[in-house]
Amino acid sequence: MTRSCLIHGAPIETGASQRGCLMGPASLRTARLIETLASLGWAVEDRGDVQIAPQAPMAFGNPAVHNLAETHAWIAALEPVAYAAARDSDLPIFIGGDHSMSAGTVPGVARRAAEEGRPLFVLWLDAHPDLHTLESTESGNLHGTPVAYFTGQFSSEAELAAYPPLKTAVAPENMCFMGIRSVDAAERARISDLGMEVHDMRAIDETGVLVPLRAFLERVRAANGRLHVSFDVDFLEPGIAPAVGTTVPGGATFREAHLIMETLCDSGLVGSLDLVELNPFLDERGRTAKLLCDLTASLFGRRVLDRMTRSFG
Ligand code: 6HN
Ligand code: MN
Ligand code: MN
Ligand code: MN
Repeated sequence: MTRSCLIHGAPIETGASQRGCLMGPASLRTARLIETLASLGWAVEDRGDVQIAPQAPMAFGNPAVHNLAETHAWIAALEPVAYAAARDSDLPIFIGGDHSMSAGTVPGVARRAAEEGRPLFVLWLDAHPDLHTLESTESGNLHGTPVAYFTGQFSSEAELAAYPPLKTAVAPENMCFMGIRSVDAAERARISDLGMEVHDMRAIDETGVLVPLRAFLERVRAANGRLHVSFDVDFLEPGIAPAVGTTVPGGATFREAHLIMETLCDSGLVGSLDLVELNPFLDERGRTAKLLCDLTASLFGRRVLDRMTRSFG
């Protein structure tokens, strides 16, 4: 049976310090994301970009926090869109846009999972854990806050009121972070308090990507879970993916990233995907956008060889 993929753009850049993620959805379309997935046999429907109305400023006690009203509006706009996309298609993609958009997409998908009676698991492929609360963020860049929000980490009434009410939270123990190599002090404390599954770059160097990934996928399968993958461009080594404002050296290689996507495809467990933080203003002749399309194609079934009928032996 033909599988379906709804695509929604989220041209949000107010969560990042540098401008340009606004152009991310357009760049991925120009790199032929839709045509590529269609050529793999998927029924793809591009629903265009979600938009928000102009916002009056919203103040918050932590003076570093900025663009709170815009982030609030994006979360409110994206949650129902993600819920419906997860209900109405097999593997929706949310194309961003900075990572604050996942504060809307993940709760929406989680609401759909809850309706199916399944827990939502989230694979966070990123250099950063994005685990700041509005109180703890030092940069005030709200793309550093989605995971704390959708796992229900609120340290004050003011924080609880600042973002839209969280309809469906993700259990902290259902998170899996891979590729982490830049963690702030408050995030480090939160990771250990909550006992979250984190595979930093050192762990990946020690075991490779497959050992922790397969163990996590087994956990998802055993729980009859639904899996959401949130792919931040800075997960990748900056040399192969320059189009991101928060590059950190020592990222995933081309081969590691493809192996992850192919393994996720084989698992059959992925129910939704975010492609975030692509900043085309920083790209080199579209190479990062093209790489993201290739990686997505691997997740959607593109293969160099059919593993079952190998051409040797
Ligand atoms: N991202 N922890 C840093 C901050 O400003 O809070 C970096 C956040 C990066 C966010 O990569 O999506
Ligand atoms: Mn991120
Ligand atoms: Mn990041
Ligand atoms: Mn920070």
